[in-house]
Amino acid sequence: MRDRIVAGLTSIVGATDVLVDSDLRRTYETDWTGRFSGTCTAVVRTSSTREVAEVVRFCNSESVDIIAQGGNTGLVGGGVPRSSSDRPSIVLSLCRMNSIRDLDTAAAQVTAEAGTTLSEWRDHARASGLDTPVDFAARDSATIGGAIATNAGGSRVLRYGTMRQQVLGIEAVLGNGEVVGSLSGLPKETVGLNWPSVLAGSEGTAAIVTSARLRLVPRYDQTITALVSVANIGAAVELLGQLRKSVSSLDAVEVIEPAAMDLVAEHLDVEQPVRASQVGTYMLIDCAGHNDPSSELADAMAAANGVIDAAIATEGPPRERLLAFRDRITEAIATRAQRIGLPPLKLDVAVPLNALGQLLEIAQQAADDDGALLVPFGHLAEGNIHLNYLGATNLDQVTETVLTKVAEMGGTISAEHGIGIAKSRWLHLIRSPGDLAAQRAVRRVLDPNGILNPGVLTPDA
Ligand code: 2HG
Ligand code: ZN
Repeated sequence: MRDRIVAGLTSIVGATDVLVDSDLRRTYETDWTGRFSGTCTAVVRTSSTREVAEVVRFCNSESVDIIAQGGNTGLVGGGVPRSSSDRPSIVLSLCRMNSIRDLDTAAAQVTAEAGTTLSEWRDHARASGLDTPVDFAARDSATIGGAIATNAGGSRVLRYGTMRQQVLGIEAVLGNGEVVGSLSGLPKETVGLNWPSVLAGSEGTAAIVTSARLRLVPRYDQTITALVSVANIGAAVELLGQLRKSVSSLDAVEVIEPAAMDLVAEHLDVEQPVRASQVGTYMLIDCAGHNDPSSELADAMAAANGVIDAAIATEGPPRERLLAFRDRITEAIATRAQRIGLPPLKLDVAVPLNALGQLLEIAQQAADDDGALLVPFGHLAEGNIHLNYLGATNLDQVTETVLTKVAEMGGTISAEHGIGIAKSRWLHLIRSPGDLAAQRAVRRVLDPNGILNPGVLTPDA
């Protein structure tokens, strides 16, 4: 069976792009955090949509599961093989498919293949005086296909929305090998189901995204970043309100809780740039405009209560130094996790802004009960907090406690990382049985034999 699968795949993509050796497969079989891993028959690296379609048709006829993978930066186990699977599976790596074409400045659009990294997308846009609306710390490895599959968000969501809002056209391969979608990118078109909407957030189930027509945004050369300490999370939310009201250049408003600030400062071996006494929390505010945003930012900060201290930088290395306090938290957590010898438990959740304080208290209680260190940070503007637990041992208990409360608060159990296999057991907290049945039915139509990322997203009936 194994030989037959390998021979079939080799006849489609060639021997050098079918990796069967366990040493070569390893980095594709374990996720970035080291929490999720499994074994696959082979890693298959495709270089065109035609090859993807042929691979899918072959796997469909042989009942081989397909785990599509981009940069393998996912955090919920959705992009690596399942250890529990009893069917043969392949990892379909789209990283070879990274060409970018047809940039149209008048339409502010570009077409990128699924394996294009967020950095490549951004560099390409910037070379034409434009910019990309989605950005996050994993930009050098994370790919367009993965970002669409998880409906990734990142820091610019308050200005431009999530990945879903950036996809004007899509090309994807269904579970039977059929190629669907269009890359014309017409902003106005009403001709039935909209594939970008169907597939954004579908996590490699239902179809494999091969290319997308993506929105671009203006490139602003006047930037300002502020790292601000405030008295408590309520003061942070109040300042967010001021910023939204009066700062037209607002790009990102992030939150860094003291435990995250301490960890990243230690990791980077630098002093914290703002006064820390009595600090409740920290905010990272990023503005970008065609005109200098300094005075509108200063006015908004002066109008808010509870601001303790601020460090401000306009561009170059001083600004990079401030941004690093937010960008490098995940890396700081990974380093500490490695030292402890336990992967971090990552709960990406969002709640209404007025529930943030309560969420942090409950999350802290769950950490204390388990003897774990809680490191919270995230995207304040969307009420999206990344609750990272270091040294946690009762993972299910912590997850159950936090996600149940999040659901009771009217929040979501996944804001931007997806459900993967990490959270599918808890999807019922925020989706009704009828809703889940409908989602399963849609999946069955698009992927009749259930070969695309089984076990991910919707739990089995
Ligand atoms: C971020 O906002 C990413 O930096 C990663 O979503 C979050 O490591 C995490 O928990
Ligand atoms: Zn995030």
